[in-house]
Amino acid sequence: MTKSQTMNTWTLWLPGGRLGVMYGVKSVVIFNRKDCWGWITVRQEKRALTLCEVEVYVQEQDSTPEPLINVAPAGRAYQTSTSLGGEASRAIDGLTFTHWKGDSCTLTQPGNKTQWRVDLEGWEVGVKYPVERVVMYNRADSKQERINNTAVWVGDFLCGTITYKEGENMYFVECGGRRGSTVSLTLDQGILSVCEVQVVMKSRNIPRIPTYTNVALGREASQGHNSAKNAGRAVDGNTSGKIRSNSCTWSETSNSGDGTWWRVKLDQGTVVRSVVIVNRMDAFSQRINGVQVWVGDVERSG
Ligand SMILES: [Ca+2]
Repeated sequence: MTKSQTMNTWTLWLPGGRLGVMYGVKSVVIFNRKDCWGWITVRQEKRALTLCEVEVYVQEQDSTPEPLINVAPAGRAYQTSTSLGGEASRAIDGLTFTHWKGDSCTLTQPGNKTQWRVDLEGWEVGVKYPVERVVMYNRADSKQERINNTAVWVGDFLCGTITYKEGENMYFVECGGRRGSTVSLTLDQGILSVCEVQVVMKSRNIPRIPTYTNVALGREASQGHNSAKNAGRAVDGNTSGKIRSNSCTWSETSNSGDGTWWRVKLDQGTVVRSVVIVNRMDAFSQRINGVQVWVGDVERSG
């Protein structure tokens, strides 16, 4: 069991409680100070709180709930923009500090269709996870209301939408075991800032993740209509979606109207399971529309 004490509030987390494990609590016994001049309260905002012991009793069959696991930390996180160093990965760093100075909360710039997303381990090869719920830790120091109307998705399934509640730092959104490779948060308009996102599933349902290799990494790459010769940036191992990372390619506009292309050379006979393209997320994201992906000996000029 873990416990924390903040301003006049004493909280006891039962095993797995932070992942949403529920216990059938039959009774709570509180031993007060015998020299007590304090007050016995679970939550007391204006007076001191002192407790000598708290015992929580459950029936035998309720004491061993099914183990749950948070699979988010093994994934990769993205967001539509970043402000003041609030990188997307902060929401899956395993740290649940809810104050900005803890360097563990994300922050986007204001905008429309703001999104934060985690791609779960193995998503590149189609691994899907049955997600029971998503647990979100909101900021507790400032601007807490920003979380209002945040939608929570597993793939393209909407688990639910957050309604901000004053004083509430944790939000549990049930997904009912819906299977998906990604979990995302979206806001139609505003700033997304969250300190931790936990993707919770039953331990016995953890999918098998096959061994796979990115065979494009560091291989010879080329593209048409390109004066900058930066085709290799798409196979440099850096998955940043920002052009300033110097890790995204671009080509000149085709004046002839016959389109353009990018290509990576693989060993002959390579069996390809899937192709993953990391798009720009800072601007011009719509350029990806209509892109065709080919595997095989498709000849292109240039
Ligand atoms: Ca965090």
